[in-house]
Amino acid sequence: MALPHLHLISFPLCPFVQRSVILLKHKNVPFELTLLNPQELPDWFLERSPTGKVPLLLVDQDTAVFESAVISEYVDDITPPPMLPTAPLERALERAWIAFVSDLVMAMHRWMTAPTEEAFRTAGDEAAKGLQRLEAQCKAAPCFSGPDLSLLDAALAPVLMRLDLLQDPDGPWQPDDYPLLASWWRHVSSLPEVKESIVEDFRERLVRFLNAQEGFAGPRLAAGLAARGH
Ligand SMILES: N[C@@H](CCC(=O)N[C@@H](CS)C(=O)NCC(=O)O)C(=O)O
Repeated sequence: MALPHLHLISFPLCPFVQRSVILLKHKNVPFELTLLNPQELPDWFLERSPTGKVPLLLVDQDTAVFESAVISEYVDDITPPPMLPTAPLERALERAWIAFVSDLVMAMHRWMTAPTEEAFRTAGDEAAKGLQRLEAQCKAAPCFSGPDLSLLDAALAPVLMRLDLLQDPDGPWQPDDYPLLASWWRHVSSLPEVKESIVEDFRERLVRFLNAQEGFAGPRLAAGLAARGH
């Protein structure tokens, strides 16, 4: 069956879009990618996107699918063999943990943009709690649920990519505290679909984004990232 034309709308640093990119690359699905500047959203995007958020997937340029978890399942559905488990309970658990990781993305975002030291520590603690839960849940290898990449791996990889880049002495990601997640990340970060899921100048853009944040966290994390160089 011929695949529809898939056009993914993104912001250059969005961890939710990165899930879709990992999946599309993993499944070798051709797609078009448009990067928008979140500060200057064009009218066509605001008209098409019910939430104003990315990812937005335009299918045959006509139908707009939104919400990253839904986009992932749609892409998985149209590109057999399926990555989402077929047994109802396993499907439910995969979806539940993907939702859990979405909350972790938000805690990480609050941590990266915290205006005060107190907010930085609070968000960092929330993210650390999420990581502890995931560490306890990480029972397979080398991927999260077994030998093969899953939708959950694709959802979690963008979080670890950022936390690993932004290592901070007081931050939530201290690899020695999470041996299973650290080993998971060593494997997943070596996969081409993960390496190629970000823009070329990701690091420089991340530094610019952090420096543009007012208050405590952004400039601190940007300085650490810049100091560690390439
Ligand atoms: N629940 C959404 C969250 C997507 C999301 O928050 N995307 C951010 C960029 S990383 C966004 O578009 N933010 C713009 C806004 O909140 O207005 C999903 O999983 O797709």
